[in-house]
Amino acid sequence: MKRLTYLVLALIFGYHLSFSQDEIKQAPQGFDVVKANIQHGKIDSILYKSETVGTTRKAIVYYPPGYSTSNKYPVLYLLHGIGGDEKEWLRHGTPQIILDNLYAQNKLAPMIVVMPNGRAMKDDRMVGNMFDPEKVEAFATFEKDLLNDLIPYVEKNLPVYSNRENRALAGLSMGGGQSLNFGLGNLDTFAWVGGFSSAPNTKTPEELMPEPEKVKSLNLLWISCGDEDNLITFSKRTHDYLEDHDIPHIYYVEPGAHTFDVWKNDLYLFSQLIFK
Ligand code: FER
Repeated sequence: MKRLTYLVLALIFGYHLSFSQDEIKQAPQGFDVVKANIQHGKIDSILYKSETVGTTRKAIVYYPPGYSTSNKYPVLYLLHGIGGDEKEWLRHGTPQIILDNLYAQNKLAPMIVVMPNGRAMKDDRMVGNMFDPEKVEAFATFEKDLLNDLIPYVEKNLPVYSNRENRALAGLSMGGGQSLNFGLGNLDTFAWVGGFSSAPNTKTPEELMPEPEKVKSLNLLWISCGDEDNLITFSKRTHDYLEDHDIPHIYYVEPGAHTFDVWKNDLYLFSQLIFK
């Protein structure tokens, strides 16, 4: 009898795991290739005054095809990695191509994407040693810049909604750690949170979620990583804690290493799930 119970439990558990993983399909070939004869979004930049850093800071903005200031949009804040800056996603991730193609297939909610510089210090350029403790610390300081400077600027100056349901936060590696740290630490500000291949800056699960039940207020908690990425331990331990506490989330392990192939796929998948 005991054996039968174990078998049934194993089946249910196994099914559950494979179900959440199987539900998600990799981006199809061509998802990141420019297509003619479709509408394209626009890339621009904004400058905002940061009380946190004491400088004027730059962020890149992607406006969706058909963008109009007479509409209002939700906002995805999309964060870069340790060696990047506000242009990293554009340089290596071609989010504008991926998102244009998704819009052409009617697969995305209209949204504005803001790509800030997540290294909140006076000289935020990526020069010298990217692991310099002062630079790494600036990735933590960015929480204040984001909440107190950038988001208020965006909500004052762009045609956007300003409630948690209309704010998403996601990023790759250091930006993934930032997204989990700031997203889970500010559940009243964000309703959609994604960590792609999150780095060692990710807080421990106990620090991230001291009151796990509250995390259920998120509309989406997405955690993904390449199966050949040594940093997967940080995603896995977060996922394990969530599962132990029965907190709904997506844990998606995909083929690949610590590279933009993985993060482009993540953006393709994550962007289709938000603001819906
Ligand atoms: C580390 C290894 C990787 C680390 C950060 C990273 C702060 C970040 C990688 C990335 O953003 O791609 O030990 O410590």
